[in-house]
Amino acid sequence: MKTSIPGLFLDSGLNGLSRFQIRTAAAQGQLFLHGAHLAAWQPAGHQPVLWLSGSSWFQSGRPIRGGVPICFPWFGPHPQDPALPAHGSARLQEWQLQQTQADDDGTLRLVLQTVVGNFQLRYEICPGAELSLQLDCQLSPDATEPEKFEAALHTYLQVSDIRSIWITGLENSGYLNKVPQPEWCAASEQPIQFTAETDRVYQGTADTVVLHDPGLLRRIEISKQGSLSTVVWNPWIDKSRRMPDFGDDEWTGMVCIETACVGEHAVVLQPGQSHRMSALIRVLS
Ligand code: TA6
Repeated sequence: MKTSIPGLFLDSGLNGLSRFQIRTAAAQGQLFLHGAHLAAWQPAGHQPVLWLSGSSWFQSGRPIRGGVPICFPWFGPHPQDPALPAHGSARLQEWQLQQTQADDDGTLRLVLQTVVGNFQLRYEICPGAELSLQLDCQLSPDATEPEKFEAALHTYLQVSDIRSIWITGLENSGYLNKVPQPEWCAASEQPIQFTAETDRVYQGTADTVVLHDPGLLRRIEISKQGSLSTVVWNPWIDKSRRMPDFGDDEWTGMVCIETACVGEHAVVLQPGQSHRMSALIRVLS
């Protein structure tokens, strides 16, 4: 498999982590094999769309803070064993680059794969003028019984100031509000605005979400397939200070809008069965 095609090349890496630079007429970006982690994406003519902490770790065994972490096969803390890594192991293991292709319009098509337990994961990333992410999960045909998983594309988006942006598309969905303590909330019927730590799991929604950012003179649209959960998160001041891989003042410049299958919308597969979850991220003026 060719690892260097027009617009994609392996650089010297970081702390021993293999890193690809993406440089095409359509976009720039960075991809680590560690966690199949897309750490940067900037379409031509726009500001960076993905946010990356200046304090992020880049070490095996630790997650990268920003870009698009892949949460699998559970979301958040492990339901039984707190010693297991939050958001599962997929974002901590080295994936294999299986396929690289450059389309005529400068869009790359990168396919990575890994195995987590009895699941085979295939992740297709197409970083161009738009960003397409597609996660296929297959339960091994050799599995002896159905298995359940949670998954999320935990997308960190760069914003001008969290206090001046708003999010539409989730007004009609109920959500699990996780702060200050877990509480189910009915649909707000209002756009989401941010005035404090916000950690919400919207459930039963396949809707497209739009992040409105007048400070950057743009909107960012996230549409999805195969996902009925959307997570919205900003740590605000105190939680930012408690995270060693998150700058104390970085909370103003980011928001997570996560394409997910979690909680009541976790996925159960029969042996040999597959599930596809995908997101399409577009910058609109
Ligand atoms: O998606 C929101 C969330 O579950 C928050 O509760 C917060 O923990 C965030 O993920 C980051 O998790 P991480 O394990 O990457 O620090």
